[in-house]
Amino acid sequence: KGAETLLYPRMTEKRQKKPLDGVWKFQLDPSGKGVGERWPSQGIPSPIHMPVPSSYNDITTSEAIRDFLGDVWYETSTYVPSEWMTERIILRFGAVAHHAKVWVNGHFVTESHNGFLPFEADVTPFVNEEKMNRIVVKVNNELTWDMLPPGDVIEKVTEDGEIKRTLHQQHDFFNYAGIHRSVFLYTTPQTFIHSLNIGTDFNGETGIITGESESPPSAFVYYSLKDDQGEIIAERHGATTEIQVPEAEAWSPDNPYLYKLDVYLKDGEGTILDHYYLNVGIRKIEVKDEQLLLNGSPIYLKGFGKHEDAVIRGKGYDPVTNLRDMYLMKETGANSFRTAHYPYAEEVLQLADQLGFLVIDETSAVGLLSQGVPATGNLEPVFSNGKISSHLKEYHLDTLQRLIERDRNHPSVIMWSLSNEASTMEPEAEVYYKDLVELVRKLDDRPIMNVNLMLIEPEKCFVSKLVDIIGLNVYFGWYSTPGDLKAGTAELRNYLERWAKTHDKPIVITEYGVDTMPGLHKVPAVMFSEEFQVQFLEKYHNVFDEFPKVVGEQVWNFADFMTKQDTVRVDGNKKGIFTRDRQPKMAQYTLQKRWKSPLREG
Ligand code: GCB
Repeated sequence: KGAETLLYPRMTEKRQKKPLDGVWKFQLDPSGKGVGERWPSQGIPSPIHMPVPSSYNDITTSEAIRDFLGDVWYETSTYVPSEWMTERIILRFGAVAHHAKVWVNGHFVTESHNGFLPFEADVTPFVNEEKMNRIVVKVNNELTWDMLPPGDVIEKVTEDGEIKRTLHQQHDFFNYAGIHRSVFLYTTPQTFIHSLNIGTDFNGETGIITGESESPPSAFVYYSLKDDQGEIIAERHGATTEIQVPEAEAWSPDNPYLYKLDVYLKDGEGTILDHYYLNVGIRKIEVKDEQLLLNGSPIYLKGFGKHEDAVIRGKGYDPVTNLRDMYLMKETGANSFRTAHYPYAEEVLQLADQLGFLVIDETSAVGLLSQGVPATGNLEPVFSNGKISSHLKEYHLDTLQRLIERDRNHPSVIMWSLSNEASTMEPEAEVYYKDLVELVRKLDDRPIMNVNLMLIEPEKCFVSKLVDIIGLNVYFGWYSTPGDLKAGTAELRNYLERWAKTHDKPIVITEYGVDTMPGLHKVPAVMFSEEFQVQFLEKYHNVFDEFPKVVGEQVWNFADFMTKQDTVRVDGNKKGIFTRDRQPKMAQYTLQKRWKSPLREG
């Protein structure tokens, strides 16, 4: 793995960082000629302007760009400060969907095949002092069954003899592509902190922080813990450490108290070589007696399944939308969200730490089944017929490992979600998931969840027994018995009864919701009206309240989001409690009333 680290780039007196976000050059390459024509070293020949970070799909007025499938190219250039020349210079991408190859001054430096996780390259040998440095990125948005999320590119010969390639995807959200997250050039000293693994626990009122740092053996690690006013609480030497904090402030959604941990590397003389820091929230999360416990007390999750999705910028990271989302969630009384259906930008988790949200952190394993959304119909096997290959499993394991290494230091992250709606009724799924679970247990002690499609029968699920907490996506009265909420809630009750009977584990309702056109009013309520969304939620809530094992409810979805064009979607998925431009539908008040009053607490 070389020197790649998953520590988020930070500026300290020993580290510099320069964002490369802004307007880059951009060009489609439908025939894949860029490498042959030496675009990496010569630059891209006929570029247009494209913002970074953003999806490229919705920026221009061109249908060809929106629906493009294949290679596109990005380019930017920058000077590098002279003072940096003695340091390690790293080029880091927060995420590029889905495949990326990167060149610096014509030298190939790295590639990535994971659209939702960061990657970086040590570019020290390739940068020029006193001359502009050209950075060129080739991005490809095709999906295969060797990656996550899986998909197929289907080729058809059209009437005029041309080959038309279309994407067959397993999930409903639009396959946005591009440089989706911030790009940084940053430095570390030659001797540097490679990784940090911070754990927290409580022993009575005493908070316990454990630290593990990976760094060169020649250097000494030194930790300094401060309270939120910057007062030093404890100092420790040694790469592995334990700090006890008497009468510690416990981190929670109501009190997202963050300590600050400075980590230093020193040489034998005590000279500081490197400095990095982290926010630390002391909190304990456990699954016990069929309940989810935060700091020793049962917690009920109230919140949403989300997406990284917004008007015009698609899946591009955007602090404006993100903060708006968090304020809206707080106002609605939410204490949690799930990063459906892929790892979100690290900046989102940093905000969740600061504002106090409990995060179900999900991999990009969405759609490991033969049939896409809507979530009904006959499922053909995928685990048993070889569709899911050993490559895909390797990819899944690698994603999980890197997700955990990236996110384990966030107090907001309370559990790992292995996948969303996989074919877990196939016996072959059991071995596959056993290996995933084993890996997570080796790396981290947070609870593990897997999220089930409503077609999965509790008695016939091969995976739920392996995990700590069961996620259920339920749409009775919508995808089944459409429009009939009486029948729908009866089906829901029956379904939950069966789950409660077969598994002695807590259940989180990870999805429930209905498509709703804002402003459409109907009495009596019908599907797609605002009244129907309100009634659906109220009826579902009454059923949830009958089940002590239900420890959380997360509505699908926080906001309307874009999908591929489809007969069951009107300009996207309209199950949002908020519109795509983040204004409330009527149902927001229903949720606010319920979530802001005491709910199964105490
Ligand atoms: C699901 C999927 C989610 C879809 C949703 C729907 O079960 O997990 O990605 O958007 O249903 O609205 O159909």
